[in-house]
Amino acid sequence: LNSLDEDALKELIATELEAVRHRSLGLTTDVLDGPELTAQVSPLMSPLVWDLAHVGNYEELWLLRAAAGVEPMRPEIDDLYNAFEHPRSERPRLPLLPPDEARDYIAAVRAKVLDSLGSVRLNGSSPLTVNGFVYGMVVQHEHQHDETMLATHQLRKGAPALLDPPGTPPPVRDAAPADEVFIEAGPFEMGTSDDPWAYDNERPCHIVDLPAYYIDTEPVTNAAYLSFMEAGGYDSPEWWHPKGWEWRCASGKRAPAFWIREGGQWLRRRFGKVEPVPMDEPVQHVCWYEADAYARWAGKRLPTEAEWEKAARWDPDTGRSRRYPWGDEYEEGRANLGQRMLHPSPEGSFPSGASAYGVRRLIGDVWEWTSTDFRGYPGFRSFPYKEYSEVFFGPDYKVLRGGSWATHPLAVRGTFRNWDFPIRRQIFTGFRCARDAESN
Ligand code: AVJ
Ligand code: FE
Repeated sequence: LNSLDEDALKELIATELEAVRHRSLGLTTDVLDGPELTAQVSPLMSPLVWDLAHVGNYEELWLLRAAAGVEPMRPEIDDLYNAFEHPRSERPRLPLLPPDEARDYIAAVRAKVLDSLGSVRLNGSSPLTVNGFVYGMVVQHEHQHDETMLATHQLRKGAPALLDPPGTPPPVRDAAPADEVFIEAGPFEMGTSDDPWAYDNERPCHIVDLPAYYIDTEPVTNAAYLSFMEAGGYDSPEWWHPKGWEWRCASGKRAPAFWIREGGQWLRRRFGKVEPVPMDEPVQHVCWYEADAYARWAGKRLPTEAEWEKAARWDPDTGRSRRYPWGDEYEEGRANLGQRMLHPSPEGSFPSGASAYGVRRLIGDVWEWTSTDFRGYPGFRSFPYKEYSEVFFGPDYKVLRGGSWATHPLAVRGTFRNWDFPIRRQIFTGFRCARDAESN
């Protein structure tokens, strides 16, 4: 992106805006009827029609009003689509734009954005538009909502919507068994100061010095997680964080979300279909407390966020951090991203996505819980607004890394930070384990 000239960057922005909209419509008005778009399937989620109009309203605020100085189109609806005004559980009762109007509104915003793009300067000195930053922010925002909308689809009880996967990559698998690798003590570069579309919470690049540790080469599989269950993991408070045990008792949960016990077998519901749990795929839909309990049972612990990032990005031979585990450029076929497979890949897949240390599937497949609370890096400065990251800093949220099979390649990289409450399970989340080196 740094190296693109103004016209090439504008062309890329127009292409990516178009691509993400295709996905958003493919998750909403193209595949579901009005009542399904306005229904709320869970108090944790917005009605799909809220997400749809919200991405358009966000685009109007940032790309029309802020970047291009265009007059507001529908200022009276701003409040409805401001995520801070109305919690998700209340959104179905708001006077939302009906599906047809929402689709027309976001299309009208988009037409004006493409019109105004010609007169906005992307290689000037405005930090909002330099290298197309605010356009990248809006594209990533819509991709993030597309992943959220897919989680809403997963929670729906009815017939699955047609998801139109763009294609399934060939299943390349490597026979090398899952293991752990040793990461030597020493400093590495965490975060970024020069990635043009990175969020404020990924900045700035800073040096972090870590003691030696071991980290798993693969995410924890369904088979491994089932061993924890069969060993009485859900009935043994000694493995659980005190708040985790409280959650376990209050919720009555005894298996990952969407697992069903039937005829002595574990099945899972995926987009309305029930199928046997695929034992060699990473476990997903577990909360932080379940991941934390599993790790303790296994004699390990969750990695810190810094341990995750060093294993993913640091190249000890060159003494610098990479943008992705495999290098600085995104390459198709090195990770399970982009809602192509519609599920995580089995263990051993994507060996070409390994990091310098030989750690695999850090990017894609499942978001990975880390032990770290979401906070700003040293030197953090909120940009361009506090409500993206800063208002969530503190002990309430845990950091998730690496993206899932449902994450678009533009919305994840080695520095990307996601966060959620430690009880959340509807997101496409699993984990891997680590341990101190001296504990052997
Ligand atoms: C970064 C995924 C936690 O969905 O709450 C969407 C992304 N921010 N709209 C969220 C986001 C504003 C955010 N997460
Ligand atoms: Fe949003």
